[in-house]
Amino acid sequence: MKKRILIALLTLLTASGIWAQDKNSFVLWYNKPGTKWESERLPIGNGRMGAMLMGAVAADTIQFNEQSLWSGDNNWDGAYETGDHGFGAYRNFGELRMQFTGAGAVAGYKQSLNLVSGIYNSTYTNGGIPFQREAFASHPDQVMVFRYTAGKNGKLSGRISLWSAQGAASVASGNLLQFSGAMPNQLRYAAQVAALHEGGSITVAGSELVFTGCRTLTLYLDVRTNYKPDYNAGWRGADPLPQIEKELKAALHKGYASLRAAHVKDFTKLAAAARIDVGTTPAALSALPTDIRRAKYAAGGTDPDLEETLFQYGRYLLISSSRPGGLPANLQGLWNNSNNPPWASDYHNNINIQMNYWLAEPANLSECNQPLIDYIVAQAEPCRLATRKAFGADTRGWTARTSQSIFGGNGWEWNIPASAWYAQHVYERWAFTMDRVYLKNTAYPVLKEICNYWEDRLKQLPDGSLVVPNGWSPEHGPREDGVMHDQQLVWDLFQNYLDAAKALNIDAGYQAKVADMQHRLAPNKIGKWGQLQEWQADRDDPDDQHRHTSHLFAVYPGRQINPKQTPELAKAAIISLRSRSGNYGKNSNKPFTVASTVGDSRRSWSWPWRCALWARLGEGEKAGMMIRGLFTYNLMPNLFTTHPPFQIDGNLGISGAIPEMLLQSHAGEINLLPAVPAAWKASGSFKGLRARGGFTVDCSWKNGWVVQYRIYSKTPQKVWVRVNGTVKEVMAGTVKK
Ligand code: FUC
Repeated sequence: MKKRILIALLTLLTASGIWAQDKNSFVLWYNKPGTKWESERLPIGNGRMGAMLMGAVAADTIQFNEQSLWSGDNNWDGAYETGDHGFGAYRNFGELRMQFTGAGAVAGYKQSLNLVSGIYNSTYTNGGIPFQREAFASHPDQVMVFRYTAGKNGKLSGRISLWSAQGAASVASGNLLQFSGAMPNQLRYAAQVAALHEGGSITVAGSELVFTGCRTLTLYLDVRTNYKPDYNAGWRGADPLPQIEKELKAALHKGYASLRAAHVKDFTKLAAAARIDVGTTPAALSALPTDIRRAKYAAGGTDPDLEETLFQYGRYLLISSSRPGGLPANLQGLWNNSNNPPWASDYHNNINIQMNYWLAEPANLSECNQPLIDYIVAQAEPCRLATRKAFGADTRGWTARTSQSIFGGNGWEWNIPASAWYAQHVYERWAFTMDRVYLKNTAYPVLKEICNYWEDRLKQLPDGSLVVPNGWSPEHGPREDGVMHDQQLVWDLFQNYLDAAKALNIDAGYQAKVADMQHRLAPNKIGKWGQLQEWQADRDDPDDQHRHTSHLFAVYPGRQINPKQTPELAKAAIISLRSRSGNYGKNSNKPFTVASTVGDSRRSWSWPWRCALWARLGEGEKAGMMIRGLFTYNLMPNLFTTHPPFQIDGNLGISGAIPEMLLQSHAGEINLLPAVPAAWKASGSFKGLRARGGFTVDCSWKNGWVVQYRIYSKTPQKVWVRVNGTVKEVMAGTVKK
């Protein structure tokens, strides 16, 4: 009974969403339409498909995607050909093009994206008449909806066309536009849009629809391919068109108001499950459009609400690009307007796809983590084949090359510890959820198989220690044995395996074997300038500002090094991180500032990684500087992060790094406020962050001091908590002051 009340209370707190709806921190808004695709348009998505909206008054384009529209085939040889065949690429699906007639003097333009309801909105007056647009991508009903409303009867007129980026011809009939076709790799695709109007009329003109004198116009769009995430089915499933027709018919039957209500309920449930409050922005500043606030922040201003927006935006983007049943978020989430996008907009496994999912569990979006787990499982079989081909027919287990497609494609260089890094995600899902069925049926077999791979591959040195042979610290330095990134990843894999096996109480013999291998792994080393070595040889350059911080994996996202249990190594990690950020070697006497991180280190994803690293090392001030660095150098007006070009890892990554500043749970305890910068200390709170062990945590503070916290658990259990400098054991579910 008590348990039920606690769960009910939690549900009430997190699902109400009321607190969030009207707060400026949860809205992006602009006083002009978005012209440039990557930096100004606004994304919506339902996990499977999405669109980029510009909100233009006269000639409006809605560019749309579906995450399985890929060229290419299975490729086992590592070639990275990104055209029609070979590795392939993630492709643009098409555009809905709207041409509105009767444009007069436009005034009061505003467009916005609500990060909690998942509704896009724009309003303006044209010739004195108010106009409104709304758009959303519905997960429950699997359609995207775009609604145009005029404040006066008869004022919406214009034409609509549907364009396929793969060359299919569109046809118009009745109130429908559609195209369908097949890619050279025989992937079938189709799109259909139904236009409904109130007042006026819709007629067909060639391949277009013409709407005349309407009061409202509502477009329902569904797009699909026949992709099936199944190697044994040749990655192909049912023809997409019947499914689209079924979904559109159901959506039209349901009607706009019900579709909208179902979407808002579904989206808000996820979006409102966690939030942070790190201060209050003065009203005059928070009243400004998002692009202006970003520019002011980048120029050195403070704007805590905008930092909260960035956190929430990462959550919004994961909800919009990663839902159960679908593919994981790729290099651009799912938003792509090119047939030849940078790096094929693929799945890069030497930081990018992992970073995309750092937020999933800590920021309370566990269900959005499912596509990554499914992807790892679905790609395992083609990866086994590719691995055997490259490493010998009797190789057990699997790993992957750096670039992966959705058809088992493995491109570019082998990233030999890739599967060990994937294994961490597989394990962490269990660590956060404590879902034993998942652990037993899904996670454990993956972990064990990857351990088998390393059991066969590790090389024994004359002193009995074990090294990963022929590795490469991404993407830096020579190929050689015992690269620290690899050593750390294999250590992490073995630890995760051991914890999983212990929890299930199985395979005692194999546990002993893995424990022995872990014990014999050549350890981390501290080099001649006090740094954590990146290689076995002490060759690190203190002035090297390479973007990757691969040898710090053990600090974050790994758990081998931390200031309390391994203080010397943590100190060395701090030196290495300062050096990568231009604050060592010839610059060691200069202050560590946002600007000292230069050149190759200013990347979409390098700031979030370093933010999380500083947080794990207990340095809140520097973690805060990394957020500022991202805002200043690698964030665009629509708050997309840029590598350059646009790469979503930075958006999703920063929303995984920020929780590390507020709550950590990787070292056997829940640590509250482990790395809060001075600017956030005065007063703040978070709600709904998740901790390993199956906990949900709320906390508020004043002057850097925790004044209240609550730890919830589905089943009552004890947990160690570090709060205001003291460690104590508390019962989760009870309210502590
Ligand atoms: C990795 C990184 C690059 C880039 C690419 C997509 O290879 O080293 O910086 O993010 O992925």
